[in-house]
Amino acid sequence: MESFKKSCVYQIYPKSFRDSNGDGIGDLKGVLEKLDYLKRLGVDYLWLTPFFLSPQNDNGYDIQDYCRIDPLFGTMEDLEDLIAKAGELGMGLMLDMVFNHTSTSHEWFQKALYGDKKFQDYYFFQEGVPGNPPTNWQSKFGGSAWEFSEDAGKYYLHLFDKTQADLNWENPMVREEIKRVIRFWKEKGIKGFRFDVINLVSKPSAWEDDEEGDGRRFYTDGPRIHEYLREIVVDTGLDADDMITVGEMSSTSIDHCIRYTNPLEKQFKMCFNFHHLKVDYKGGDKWSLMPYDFEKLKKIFHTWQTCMAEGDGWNAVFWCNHDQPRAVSRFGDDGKYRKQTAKMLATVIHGMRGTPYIYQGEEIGMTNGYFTDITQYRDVESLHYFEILKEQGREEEEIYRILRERSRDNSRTPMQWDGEGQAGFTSGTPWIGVNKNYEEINVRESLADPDSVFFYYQKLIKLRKSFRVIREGNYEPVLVKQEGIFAYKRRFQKERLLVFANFTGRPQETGGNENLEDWEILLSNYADPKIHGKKLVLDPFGTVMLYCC
Ligand code: TEU
Ligand code: CA
Repeated sequence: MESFKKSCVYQIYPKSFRDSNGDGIGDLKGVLEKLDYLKRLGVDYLWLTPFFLSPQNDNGYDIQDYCRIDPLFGTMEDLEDLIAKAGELGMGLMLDMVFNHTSTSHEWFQKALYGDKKFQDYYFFQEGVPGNPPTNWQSKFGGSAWEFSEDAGKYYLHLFDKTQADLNWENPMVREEIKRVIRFWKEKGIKGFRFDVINLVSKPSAWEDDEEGDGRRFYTDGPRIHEYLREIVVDTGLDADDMITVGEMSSTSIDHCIRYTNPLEKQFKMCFNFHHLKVDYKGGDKWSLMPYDFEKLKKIFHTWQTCMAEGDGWNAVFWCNHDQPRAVSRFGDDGKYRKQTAKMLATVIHGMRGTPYIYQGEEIGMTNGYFTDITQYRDVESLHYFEILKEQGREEEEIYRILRERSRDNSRTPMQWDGEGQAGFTSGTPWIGVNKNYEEINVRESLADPDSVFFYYQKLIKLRKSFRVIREGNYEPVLVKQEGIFAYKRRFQKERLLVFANFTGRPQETGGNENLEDWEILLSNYADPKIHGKKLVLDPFGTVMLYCC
């Protein structure tokens, strides 16, 4: 069996993880300091978000040089050290490859600006006059996706910030450059790669306005995407068994994700999709609030889990990352039932078919940052939308309410290591504020309590390694009609696994056709799960994982 199926990946946002030299910015040496902690949790891979040379307009997702380390984060030696020490502890490093776009400070773009035709072909430069962009497409961060450059006298395409210019994958030279970067890092001993918004790289052959939307339907899972990905993967040997690859797929479909990950296609080992994280977007708009739609969430998971298994595809399964608010704040209770919620959400994900991802701080139940003033925000997207929502005439109070729930900065506050000043993140002034609750929620506290969220995650990671049904079992939704309850069954040969989760703050009676007294309780977030024959009473945000063979 492929090793990634029994693995668990831990995502590190280096800037906010641990600062080793007191400049307020987390760094590679800081990660090195915490390897024993990560080993103790039991994870197999560490995915580090970009630390390459960058002007940091989008916190490193705007790359100026793919093969150099930004001095903010350390040196090449620090990275080599980290690869070696993590390797000794049995953990592989995964890098974040941002190949949809480069920073406009990248040498290629700079040459393009000053008229070098070869490099203009690396991007999408289009003739035009200011005020009349080639299409009406919108940037994901707000505003037009085209920027007019005075220097070049042309427009260029940017699906994200205007300092992130889209690369032209149609050009074989661009694809060769990308392969060179991958080979460079592979030779350094990197064990895996995450590919940023990779399903957006194949653009249509003609530029046309989108009368129905923001343009995404023209370039999402675009015309040559599968061909491109196979070429990159095969030519750089990323299809090898000991390499882990994950594609970040924006607004994708199940059929495409099956193709991206079915082994016969030789593309990726797994992919991320975000449909389950849009269930609180009113009318599909991230900036319109509504309570999350639990039934929809349930349906999305049930459908994806079932169909991916049928098509022999493989998903990365997760709640949190550096772009999402904290899951305990979003899908449960981050006050009285914070720990129960954290454990319940973890059980749902870690019992699923797929490779589970943990985002730093999730394993101690960290909550949203809940900033109250615009000066506290750092994220380019939040800062843009603060202005955009103001221009739409919304009240400041409402805008703050929206940012408090939706800002990506909610999950970018520093990792909470202990209850001392700046939560043990830095001895200086952190680049972004520490969450006010650090005295109560931190690693030191978690490690001192055998019943903590941390040790619960540790158990879940071990269970995946011990039970084939968790790794390889099929997936069957159960109790689909019961409101507030999420439940599923997994089967592998004679082994069976049942997961029940109560997404509400009140006790719920549940159960199915099985006599649960015959089953072994693998894990629960309450000391005494109440099982009587076929019936099970789940406490508020309660969960139980059962096994039978
Ligand atoms: O994010 C891709 C992406 O489309 C979103 O998750 C995005 O942050 C969200 O839609 C905004 O509402 C990836 C990275 O994870 C993100 O941090 C980068 O900003 C983005 O690509 C551009 O590289
Ligand atoms: Ca530092």
